[in-house]
Amino acid sequence: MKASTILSELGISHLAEAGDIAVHSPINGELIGRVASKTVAEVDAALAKAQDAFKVWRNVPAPRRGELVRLLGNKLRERKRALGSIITLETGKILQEGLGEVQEMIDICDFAVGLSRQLYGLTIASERPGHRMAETWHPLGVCTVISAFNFPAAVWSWNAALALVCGNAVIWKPSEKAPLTALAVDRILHDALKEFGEAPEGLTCVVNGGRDVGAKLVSDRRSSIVSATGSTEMGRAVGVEVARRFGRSILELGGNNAGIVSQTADMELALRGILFSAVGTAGQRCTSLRRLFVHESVYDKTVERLKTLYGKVAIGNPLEQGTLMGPLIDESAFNRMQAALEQAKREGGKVFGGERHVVAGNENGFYVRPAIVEMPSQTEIVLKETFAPILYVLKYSDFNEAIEANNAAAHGLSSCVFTTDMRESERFLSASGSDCGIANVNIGPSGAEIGGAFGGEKETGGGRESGSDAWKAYMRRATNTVNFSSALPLAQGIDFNI
Ligand code: UN1
Repeated sequence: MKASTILSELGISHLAEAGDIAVHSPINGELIGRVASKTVAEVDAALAKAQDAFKVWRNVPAPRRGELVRLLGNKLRERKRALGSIITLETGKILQEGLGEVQEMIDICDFAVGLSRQLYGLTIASERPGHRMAETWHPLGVCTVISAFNFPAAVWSWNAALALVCGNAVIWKPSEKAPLTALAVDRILHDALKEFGEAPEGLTCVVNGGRDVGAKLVSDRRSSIVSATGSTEMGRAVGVEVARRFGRSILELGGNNAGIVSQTADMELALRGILFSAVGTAGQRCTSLRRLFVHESVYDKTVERLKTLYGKVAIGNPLEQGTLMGPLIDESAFNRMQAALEQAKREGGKVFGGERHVVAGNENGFYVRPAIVEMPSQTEIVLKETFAPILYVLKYSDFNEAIEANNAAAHGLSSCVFTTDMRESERFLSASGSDCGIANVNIGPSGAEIGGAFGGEKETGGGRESGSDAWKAYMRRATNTVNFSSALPLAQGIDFNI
C-alpha cells in the first residue's frame, strides 16, 4: 500500500506537500508528507474564530449538536479502512489496531449522540418553602485538544465528540509525529460539517506546529479547557500554566501499568492477556503492561511460557496481515529502550529479547524484539515509564505485598490482576486495592472500551475522558434557585429584616 494512494483517497495529498514538518513513516523511514506549522498569529486568529463560533454553537440545542457528531460517525464508518491505514503508516501500529482506533472513534461518536439527549442536571430539595433548586449544565467555551502520536485520532475523538455535543468549539494540536492523521480526520469532519450545513465557521480546526503553537494555546484564556495527552513532563508544564489562569485542564499522562498473576490464575487466559497488553502497539500505549508480579509458586512456569510466546511474535511491516508487532515510532524511542535495558542489567536484571530486529525491505524502520526482564526488585528503571515493549517481571509471595508493589509507581493509570480467587479480585478492586484509574480482573490493563471513564491518578494527571460522566469536564455547572412564593425566606433561617 502506497502512502500517496492513501493520502489521495483521504483527499489530503495537496495538504501534505509542503511545510516545515517532515513526516516519515516508522515502517521504513520513507518521507510520506510535509505539513506546515502554524504561526502564533495564526493560532491567535484560530482562537478568536473558535470563540465566535462557540457563541453561536452554545445556543444550538444539544440534540441538534449531536446530529453533527452522528454524521461524523457515519463518515468515519465509510472511511474506516483508509483512515486506519494512514494511522498505521504514520504510527507503525498494526493495521488491526489502526482499524481498532477508528472503531474507537465511531464508538465514542455513538456514545456522544446518545449523550446529547442526556446532559442531565439534578433537581435538589430546597430547605425553603416555595423554592425550587436545580442544576443546569452549560457549554464552557473553546476546548483545546493536545494529542500524542500513539493514538493520533482516537484521543481527539474522545474529547471532540463530547466537547461538541456539550456545545464547545474544538481546536486540535496534534503530535508533530502524526500530523497527517489529524489532517485526514479534519477532512472527514469537514464533510460531516458540510452535510450538517449550519455549524458556525471556525467551530473546529487543526493547528499543526511545535512548542510555540502549544504554548500559545495553553496560556491563552480563550482555551477554556485544555485536554492534554502525553508525557508527565508535558502535563506538568501544561497543568501549571492552565492553573495559573484558572482554566480547566484534563490531563491524561503516562502509565507504568502493572499486572498481578496469582497462583490461582487461569494461566492460558493470563498469558494471552499479558501478551496483548505488553507487546501490542509495540508497548507504546499509555495503558501498556510494563510490570508483572507473579506468585512465586507459578513464577518459573509463567516466565518460561511467556518467553516461548515472545519468541513466536510476528514482527514486521504492520500493514501486512499476520504481523503482531510493528516498529517503534523512531530512533530516539529505540535508543531510550536500549538505555533502559542497559540500566536494568546494571540494576540486576536478566534480559530476554529487546534487540533490534531487521525486517527485510524495511531496514530503516526501528523494529525490536519485545523484552522480558526478570528483576530482583522494583529498582529505579522499573519505576520509570519507558515507552517500549519491555516487561519487567518480579516474584511475590504475599498478595498484599503485590498490591503494594502495584501502587509503588508514580503513575496511576491502569492495573490488573489475574486470579480466580474472589477474595483476591475484590481486594484488588477495593479502597485498599489498586490505586489506579483503571483496575481490571482477568483482563490486561490496555484496550479499554469507550463506555468507561478513561484516565488515572497521581502522575497520570487525574483527568477523565471518554465515557461515564466524563462529559461534565466539558461543561460548566450552574446551581439555580427559583423562588415562586411571595415571601423571601433566607437560607439557614437568617433574619435580616429592617
Ligand atoms: C493511549 O495509549 O493514549 O485503553 C490510549 C486503551 C486504548 C486507549 C489508549 N483504548 O489501551
